[in-house]
Amino acid sequence: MAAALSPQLQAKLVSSFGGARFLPSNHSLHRLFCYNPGRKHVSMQLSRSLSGLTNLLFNRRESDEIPNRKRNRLRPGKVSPRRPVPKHIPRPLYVKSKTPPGLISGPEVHDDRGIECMRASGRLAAQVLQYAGTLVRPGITTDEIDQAVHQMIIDNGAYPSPLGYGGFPKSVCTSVNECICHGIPDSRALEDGDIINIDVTVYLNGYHGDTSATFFCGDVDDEAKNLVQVTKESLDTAISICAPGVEFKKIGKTIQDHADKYRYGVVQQFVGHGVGRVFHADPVILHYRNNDRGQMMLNQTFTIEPMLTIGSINPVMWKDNWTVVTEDGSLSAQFEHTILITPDGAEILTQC
Ligand SMILES: [Co+2]
Repeated sequence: MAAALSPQLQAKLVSSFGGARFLPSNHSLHRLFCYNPGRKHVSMQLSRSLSGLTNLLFNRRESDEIPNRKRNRLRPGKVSPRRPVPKHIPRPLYVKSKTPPGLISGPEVHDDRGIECMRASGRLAAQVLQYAGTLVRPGITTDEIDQAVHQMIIDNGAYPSPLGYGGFPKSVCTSVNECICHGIPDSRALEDGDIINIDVTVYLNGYHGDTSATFFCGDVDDEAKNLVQVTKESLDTAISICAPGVEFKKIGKTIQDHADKYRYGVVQQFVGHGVGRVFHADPVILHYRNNDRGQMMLNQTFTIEPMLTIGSINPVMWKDNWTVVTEDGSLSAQFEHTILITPDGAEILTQC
């Protein structure tokens, strides 16, 4: 599950593009969670004015883009009542708290026991995601996918991390077609030709494992298939450059270099994050070209979760305060892994 990059922090980060000012050495996640759609336009414009060539490319692509008329825009469906979790399953602290999550939290660096716990939660998240993917077919509702995911997670003694996170009402995020991320499972049935990102996070033995993938529903056209393929490649390539001492900004460069080859956009407002005992911890992982500071540490765990778009990278948030779609209705795809920095590279924890 992606963390939201607030306009305030966005502006701070943008100031680093020109090289004239340094970022605070530890700009933590505490401001990431109050996404304010009313101010996004200003921050995105600021960002664009400072990103030169990228700006030109994005604008040209947007004005040239012909709206896809083969499918209808995504609309909200009905959200079913919250599903119960058995009492014996431990909850993350944020579930009972009335205050929104996203307080200051340092990097997740683990000892041997912590690494084993991260492997276990990562493996379970991957198994649940794989199972959820097998359910994708025309006619199934995203609520039915939520039900299946919820059941499998609690059957394994884990808590579905999104449930109750900042008020999120369901156990998984299902983001269809132009939905960039944080789609709420509802009564909408999947249609032939849809793409759907399913984002699973489990809380097992005190540790979160976070992963997502984009699946094809029925017969998907080549344009969508290519976007999904390139998005997956961008994640795989980014993981391949990770190792102790590597700068985090190399992740953004690697992903954006790959997306640029295909003239796809990289969403900036939602970011990867440290993950472990805390769902969304430091550091912020930017998926676009940036000059952010910080290096990967041995035994550190975090997510990389690029969101690539065919058209606009600008997000619009629905009234539910969660669902984020592209402003022009063009397709968006996402993949996510939780990784562990090892002595000679990175281990993908969310695979089975
Ligand atoms: Co995530």
